[in-house]
Amino acid sequence: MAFFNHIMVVMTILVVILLPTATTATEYVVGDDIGWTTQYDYQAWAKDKNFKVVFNYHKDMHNVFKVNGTVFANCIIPPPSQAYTSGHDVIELSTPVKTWFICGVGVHCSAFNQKLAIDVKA
Ligand SMILES: [Cu+2]
Repeated sequence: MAFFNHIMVVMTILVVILLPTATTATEYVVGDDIGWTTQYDYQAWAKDKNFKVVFNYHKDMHNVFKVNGTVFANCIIPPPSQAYTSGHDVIELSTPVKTWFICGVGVHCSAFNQKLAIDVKA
């Protein structure tokens, strides 16, 4: 019985770890058809792989600013000229870097938590 309890605990932990990863990660096959092997230029392979985030919103109600961590934490609204305002903004993320986004309309960031931090791992 103790054996089965142990299995259940392990399975529960695995589900907790694997589920969020499986549902949120962008998946690339390393080396494409070649796979993971010797005598292959993985730096060249990785160079053109980009992560993108897409912000969909009503452009009369929101906008998007890509900001630094301090601005993110304090919801300081940058100059309007730096805003993404299309309502469908596709923003490329470089790797590895932490990227922060906020909405710059009214108190959406400070009072309503309309902010996003993404940690892009290499
Ligand atoms: Cu907003």
